[in-house]
Amino acid sequence: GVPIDDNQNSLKAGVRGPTLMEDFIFREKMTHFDHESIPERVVHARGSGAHGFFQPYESLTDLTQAAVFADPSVKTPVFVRFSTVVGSRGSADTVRDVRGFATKFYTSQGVWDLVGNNMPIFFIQDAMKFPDLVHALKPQPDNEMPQASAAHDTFWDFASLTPEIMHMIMWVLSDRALPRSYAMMDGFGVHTFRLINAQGEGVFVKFHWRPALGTHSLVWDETQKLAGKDPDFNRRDLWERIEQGNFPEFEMGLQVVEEADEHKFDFDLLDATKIIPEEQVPIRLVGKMTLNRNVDNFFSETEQVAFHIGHVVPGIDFTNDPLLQGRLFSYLDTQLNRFHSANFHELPINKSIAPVHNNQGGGFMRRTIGKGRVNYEPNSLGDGRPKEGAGAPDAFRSFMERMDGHKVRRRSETFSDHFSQATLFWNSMSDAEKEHIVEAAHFELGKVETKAIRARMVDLFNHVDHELARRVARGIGVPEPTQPETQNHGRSSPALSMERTGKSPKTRKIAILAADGFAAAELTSVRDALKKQGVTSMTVSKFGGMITGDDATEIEVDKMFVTTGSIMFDGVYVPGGRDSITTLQNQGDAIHFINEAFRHCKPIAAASEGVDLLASAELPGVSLPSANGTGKVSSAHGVVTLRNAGNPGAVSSKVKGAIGVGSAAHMDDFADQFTQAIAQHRHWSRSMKDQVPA
Ligand code: HDE
Repeated sequence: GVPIDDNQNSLKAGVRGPTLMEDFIFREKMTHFDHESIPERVVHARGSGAHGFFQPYESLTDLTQAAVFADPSVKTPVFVRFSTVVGSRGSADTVRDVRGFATKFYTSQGVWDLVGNNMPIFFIQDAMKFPDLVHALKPQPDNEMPQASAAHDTFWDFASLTPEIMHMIMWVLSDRALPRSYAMMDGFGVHTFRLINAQGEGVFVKFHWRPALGTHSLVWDETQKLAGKDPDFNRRDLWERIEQGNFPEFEMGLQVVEEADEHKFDFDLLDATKIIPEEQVPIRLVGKMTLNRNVDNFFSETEQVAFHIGHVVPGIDFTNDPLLQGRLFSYLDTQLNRFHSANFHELPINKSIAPVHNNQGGGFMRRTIGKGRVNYEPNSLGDGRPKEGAGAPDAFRSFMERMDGHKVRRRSETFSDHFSQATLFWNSMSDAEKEHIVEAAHFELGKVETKAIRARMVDLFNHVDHELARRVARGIGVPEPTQPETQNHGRSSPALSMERTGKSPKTRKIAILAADGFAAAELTSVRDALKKQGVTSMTVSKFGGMITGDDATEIEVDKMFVTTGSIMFDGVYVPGGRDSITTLQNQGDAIHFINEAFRHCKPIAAASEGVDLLASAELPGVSLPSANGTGKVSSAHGVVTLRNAGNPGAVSSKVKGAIGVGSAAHMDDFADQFTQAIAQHRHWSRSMKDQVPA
């Protein structure tokens, strides 16, 4: 069309006069603006989305009719929305919370929504309790506090009176609730679902997503600081990964249980507070999802995407899990509230790519232009169309499950063990993971003012493990229980520990601390070596602009201390250069950077005079090589040092490793050991880390 002449000034009666009612341009602009929001999601309000595709490794037609699993040459487009649960749309990413992991598959049979979380179980067993759970968890109704946090009396009041919550409490207190990246967390369908093949045979199934980079977390102190320095930490990370071509990848895993084996477990498959331990039913990896495209418009895609657990395709079906059954109602209902229209499925992000045939029409914002006079069934005027499957093998039909029972408002007896798997989880943790759970409980319950609630929680922990209950009690002023409530069964599921996850340096971010006079060769050689391993690095200094190296090389500062912090990196490297190090030694920010990275157990490397900066940081329990030490690499507990790195570019003609003479080989070794330390992610073995004031 044609432009309007002026979009800066409203239409007035004289330049100093009142705005005219006639100004339809102003009114249209303002009206649209006034209506530019829709109700935020009642839970999972804060989310981040991305497009991608799913591809199966092999045909699974023996198990399911779902086309998405039929042909390894077919890529099915997907849209994934990651989210936190409790906080509002504008809340911080790094809060302690479950993360939503919802996937929309645009399959040739229609849309399939797998609406999962990054934890394999849930807080409650029956959907009837969901409004209570969420009311208790969300900010209190009187003062709307606290935002995005479970750490208040109402949540723990509810928890302390709801023993079925204890398994989930263990997961939520664990590091799983603090993901380092959406690309480094698991996903789970949570409920037991059903797969049905073309012969109508069903199996039970649990869905898993496994991140290619392994499952990794932040530490609590870091999450708290990030919430201030970069509340978009996880969202930004996801966005940047995709922009940089580091596409997040997740393998899909299935745990399949034959119909005949439904009752062979010591828990009920229909109970969403239970996992099937991997050691009991191994996970079969069946395909891979790659997220390779950011959204063009956050509102139209990430905000308007509408998931519904009832969006399934032929070959995928439900079970009688009472939580799943309740969700089947809630998701459709909630979308009607968000969109005020039954036509939300016509929005571009929600639309099926497979043709849709039904007799629907009308409603707010109807987009489809229906044709003809027939919108009812049965009909003869429209040749009976749209037609049902009526026995066609590819039609959707529910699994023919035999049902027989009394109409009751009761929980099955098989749902009554609330502690065994909480104990299993505790037993499976490493020492560091256990410590983090205890510290998390101290924070959460420390925020609870009502003493009786703290005491009730200690009692519930005592049903999980006696030692756990005592350690929790000790931190929150509750008398330690003297007797175990139940004997720990001693079983564990090693797969539950994140220590055992895949570890790789790929996509890790390292800060290089430098100022004028930095040892240029030491900086660039390590930076280049890291890059080859898929590690990115950024130069951090007090001021932005250029800094000059010892050989007059100029490099650009990527981040200033004031705009960043060690919390935004996975590790830190300090190259030498006398002037650079003297400057940094006199900057509290630089010392703090090292201290904090050390306390958060991140890898730290220093070359030549860079070691002096570590010395100034007075890291407890770390012995550093002296100034005239040999040019040999030392590496312990993730602190990697090399004195007298020399000029790695010029291989010395003198004896390698001699005092004061570096060599390319040592520099390579240094970069290599640092890369290994980065791949380890965190170095929990720093026993005196808590003495560092950071
Ligand atoms: Fe949800 N959940 N939920 N939930 N859920 C919603 O739907 C609900 C549950 C999950 O990125 C709502 O569109 C009930 C389990 C994710 O848009 C709502 C119950 C799991 C998302 C709703 C549960 C989830 C939601 C709010 C217990 C993991 C975000 C806005 C019976 C398997 C999806 C919306 C997105 C969102 C209801 C329990 C995952 C109100 C009633 C278990 C990832 O419909």
